[in-house]
Amino acid sequence: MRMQRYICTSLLLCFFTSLLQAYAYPEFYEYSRKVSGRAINCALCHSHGDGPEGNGAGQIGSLNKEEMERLMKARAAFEPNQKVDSPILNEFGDEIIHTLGKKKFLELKTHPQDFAKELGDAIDVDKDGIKDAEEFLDGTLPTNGENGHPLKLFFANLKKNIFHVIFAFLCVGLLFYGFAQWLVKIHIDAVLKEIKKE
Ligand SMILES: [Ca+2]
Repeated sequence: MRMQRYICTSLLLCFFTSLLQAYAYPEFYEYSRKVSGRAINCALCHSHGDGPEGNGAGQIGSLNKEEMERLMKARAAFEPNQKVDSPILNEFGDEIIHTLGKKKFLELKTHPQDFAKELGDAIDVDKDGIKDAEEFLDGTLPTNGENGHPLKLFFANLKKNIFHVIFAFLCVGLLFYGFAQWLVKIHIDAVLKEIKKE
C-alpha cells in the first residue's frame, strides 16, 4: 500500500513537473543578441527578467490557481487571434502568441531569422513609435518606451511632437526677428541723432 502511494505520488509529481516546465525559448533572444550586438535576455518576452523558472513574481513557482489557469490557457492558444494573458509573459510575449499563435511561434524556433517578418509591423506595445519587430532586431525592449535605438527614438519623438517643435521654432524665430528689428531701430535712431548734430 505504501509502495503504491509512493508510485502514485511520484507519477503525479512527474506530471505536474512536466506541466509546469518553464518553456523559455532562448533561440529568439539569442538571435536578437546576435544581430543587434545588444545584451538582450529573457526580459524580452517574460514578466521576470530571469525568465519563467523560479519563485519570483511572474515566475512559475509563485503562481496561484487563477494565474495557473491563465498560463494553461495561454499555452493552449495554438492558433492566432486568441486573447492571451499569461502571468509569466510580458505584454510583448502575450502579443506574440496573440498575433502568431503558439503553433507558428514554435515552428519559428528553428528559423528565428523569420520571426520579425512573421510578426509584421502592426505591433508597438510600448507605443514609442518603433515597431516591436524592429525592436526585436535592434535588441531593445518592446515593453519599455524609453528603451530603443537612439536615432529611431529621436525621429519617432520628433514625429510625435512635430507641431510643438514647429511652434517652438516659430516662437524663437519671431523672438529673434523682434530683437533684430529693435537693434535696427536703435541703430537708425543713433544715426539720425548724429545727422541732426551735424
Ligand atoms: Ca516599441
